Amino acid sequence: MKPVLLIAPLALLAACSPQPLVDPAVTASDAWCRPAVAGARAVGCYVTLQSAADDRLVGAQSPVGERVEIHTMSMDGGVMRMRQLEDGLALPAGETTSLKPGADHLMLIGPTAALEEGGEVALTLNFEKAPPAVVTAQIRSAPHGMEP
Ligand SMILES: [Cu+2]
Repeated sequence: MKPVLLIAPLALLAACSPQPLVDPAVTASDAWCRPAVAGARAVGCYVTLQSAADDRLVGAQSPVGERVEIHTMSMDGGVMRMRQLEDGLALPAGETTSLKPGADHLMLIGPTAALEEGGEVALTLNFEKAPPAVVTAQIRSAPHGMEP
């Protein structure tokens, strides 16, 4: 009888829960930020995200910036422009989403100090479902031809 008793409560739990069986969790890797001189208005930061479940990157913070915005780049009359993604960025389950130069990126607004190559920037990423991810971004220059 024991196996039956064990299975019944689990089955009930699954039937009552609208949640998917995958725990919302986002893995963040390869985080980096561009260098910035003291008094720079903004600097780009990049990270690779992979989510187990459908989720959204909805915000970010850093102790060395006034605020962090989520931006995207798009062509507008032959000119590359960036704009803020007010609703964040979709992270489809199982897919790798790369925030990179020339594409979606994080914009650290108002760096509070110079960001020197070789240093590090702490970033906290907030998601709709998954718990926040704290990452350490390396400060390094972008490869040539990948501005901004
Ligand atoms: Cu930007």
